[in-house]
Amino acid sequence: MSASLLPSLDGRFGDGDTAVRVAGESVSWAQLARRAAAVAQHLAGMSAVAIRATPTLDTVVGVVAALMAGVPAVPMPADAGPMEREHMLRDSGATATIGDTQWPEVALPKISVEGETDWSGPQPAGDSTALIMYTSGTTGLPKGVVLSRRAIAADLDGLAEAWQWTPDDTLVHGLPLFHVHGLVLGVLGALRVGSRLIHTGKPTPQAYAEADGSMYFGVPTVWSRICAEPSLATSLRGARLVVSGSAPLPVAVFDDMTRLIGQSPIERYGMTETLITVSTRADGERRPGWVGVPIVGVESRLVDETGAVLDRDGSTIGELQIRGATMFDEYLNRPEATASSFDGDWFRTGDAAVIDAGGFHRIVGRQSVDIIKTGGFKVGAGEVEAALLTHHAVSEAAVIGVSDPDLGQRIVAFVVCDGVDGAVLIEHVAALLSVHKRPREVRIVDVLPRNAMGKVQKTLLT
Ligand code: MLC
Ligand code: AMP
Repeated sequence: MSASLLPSLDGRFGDGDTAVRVAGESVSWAQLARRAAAVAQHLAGMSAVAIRATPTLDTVVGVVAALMAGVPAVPMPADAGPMEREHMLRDSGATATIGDTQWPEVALPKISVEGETDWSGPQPAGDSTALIMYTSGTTGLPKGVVLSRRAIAADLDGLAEAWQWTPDDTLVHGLPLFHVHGLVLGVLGALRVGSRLIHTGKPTPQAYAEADGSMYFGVPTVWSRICAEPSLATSLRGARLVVSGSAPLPVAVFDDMTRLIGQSPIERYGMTETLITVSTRADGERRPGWVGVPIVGVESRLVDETGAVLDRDGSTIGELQIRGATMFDEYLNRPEATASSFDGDWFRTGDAAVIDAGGFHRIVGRQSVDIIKTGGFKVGAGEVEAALLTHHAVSEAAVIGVSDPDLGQRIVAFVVCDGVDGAVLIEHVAALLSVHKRPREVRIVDVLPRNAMGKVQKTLLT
């Protein structure tokens, strides 16, 4: 099926006994291909299929089936609440669902993951859509990022080159299967390279310590939790590479990893829209606080507010812009948002960065206070504020990210409300959206600080 995208499933690397293990359930590549084929035969011709992306082998089978059938897969957070899933299902145009979807309001047909066959359809074109992945913006509902097979292939090949990732590797991680990190790198990467994959179900220190892999992926929160248990961290000493991404890795965690695991981590930077574009290399320097150089096929530049290109002197801060083979096609149904996110063929990342004379990148921060990174998840303040405002007792809400030693940032909501407890509002958001989008703290205030235009001044919220 996927001569180009997932060669392990075409038998390129043999049958691969127990090649893929997810939460304790193992299959060979041949079995995975046959299981996916049994699902794919029911998908052919659909406009898109939504997959409730639990950390299970069924999710992997569902995504592979969609790729096999050439149908865009829409991976949805397993715990997405009604507000989030209604939007994703409607916006994506999904005509069926896969997975354990006990979603009362959803009338779409369910495709069950069962059986094995040798079905195969025509090879999908390289520029066809592989995935529609939802990502939060500063305001409004999450946008569907349309990713082609070609962009995914280019990204995985660039990373394989940078990390010397080969069929001799065993990749271990337990990251969610509804984002680029866990799904594109963490599943499709292994299936493209032909390395073994152990998905631990959850990214717990214990599970990582027991897995015996050669490459480990984690977000900074995962790495800091592993380092907090030194006896488990030292179990990773046999690894070839330990890789951190999705959020800034604190220098103290970089140093703890170096000391306990016996090697400095690879840091890599990316976005759902651009995929992973910048990384330190297996054969190169690893510098705490810096994320390395562009992978093959990617270019970067820094610009100021006027669009002028800035020097690469290691200290001048500008907006990081990216172009190249790994780029998404568009935000689904959002032509204005797509157009405004590009300057020509350069994608505006919204991240502030510096680049040194050797081409090394350091991410300094986000340009918008309304984008929060919590535990490696991107959360738009506007989406959480909108969820809070659906509670009848809430009249005003402002959400910010506050620095947090475990999560990087934690979501804090400031609300003007009448007769309701903060804990109730936290549960309210957790029930409407994904659980990770809930505020960790609610501060009830009499008024929100506003400027003369009536806009909330978030920098004054403490
Ligand atoms: C808590 N729980 C609740 C709840 N509060 N359940 C229902 N209602 C509530 N109000 C439950 C949760 O479901 C979960 O259950 C448990 O409590 C713990 O939840 P948590 O406290 O929210 O999780 P936490 O421990 O904080 O998670 C940390 C983490 C997670 C690191 C494991 O943040 C994570 O998986 N991060 C990875 C994010 C990621 O992959 N990002 C990549 C984006 S792509 P249970 O049973 O589930 O434990 C990208 C591009 C790139 O950025 O560069 O990679
Ligand atoms: P997402 O939209 O979930 O893909 O998140 C992308 C954002 O995560 C980027 O715009 C960055 O702000 C952040 N990010 C990803 N990797 C790193 C990293 N290694 N260091 C700092 N920030 C990162």
